Amino acid sequence: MKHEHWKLFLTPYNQAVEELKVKFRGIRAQYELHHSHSPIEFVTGRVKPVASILDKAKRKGIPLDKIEEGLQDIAGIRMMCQFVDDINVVVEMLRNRHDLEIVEERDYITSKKESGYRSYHVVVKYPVQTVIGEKKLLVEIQIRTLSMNFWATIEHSLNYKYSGNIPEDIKVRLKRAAEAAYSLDEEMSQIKGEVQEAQVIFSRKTE
Ligand code: 0O2
Repeated sequence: MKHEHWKLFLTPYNQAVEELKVKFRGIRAQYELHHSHSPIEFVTGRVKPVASILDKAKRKGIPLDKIEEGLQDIAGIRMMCQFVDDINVVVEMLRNRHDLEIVEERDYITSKKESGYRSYHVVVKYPVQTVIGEKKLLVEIQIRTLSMNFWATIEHSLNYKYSGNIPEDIKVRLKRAAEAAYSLDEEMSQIKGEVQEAQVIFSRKTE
């Protein structure tokens, strides 16, 4: 595919990512207005770079004319939460929305990946209005705590550095770090009430 073709193909994915970022950031803003704890701490989004699309399609044996259905994360949104419980609130919120349709849910929190990776993935179909009509696209939404995100970000960079072959001793350390991140989430959940009260007081003071 030529550069212009990729650009044309990826434009609606960009649109989907931009729209969803606005929508989910808006939810956080509403919670702030109501001085209540937001289950969403921050939202990021990206369209997968062409080189990564090509790599993943090759790795998974998906022909290029089938990537629309075969690659579920060409458009990706990440929602970071303070507490593990917030993840359930966000997932429930997604299930109740009428502007998207859930296709699949993958719970890597109850069953973490071999690497130590934890996150909740929801694959949705999201309609984008294009000049040639409506196009429903797959978007992968990853929901995770700040601590899960910290771990995943570090592990992702190491994977990049070692081209997917992280040395065994570092893998062991990463697994230990994943356990530590898990303990941090557990501890924070236990003092959740205290933390939330402090945050509400703080948000009133800064008005
Ligand atoms: P990027 O750079 O984040 O876009 P597969 O890739 O075959 O494992 P699949 O079928 O695409 O999996 O589904 P999955 O596992 O639900 O989603 C893959 C995405 O989840 C990855 O995208 C990562 O964003 C994240 N992820 C999954 N496993 C790990 C892990 O062990 N470590 C980290 N850091 N992230 C993980 P990409 O395409 O790998 O990359």
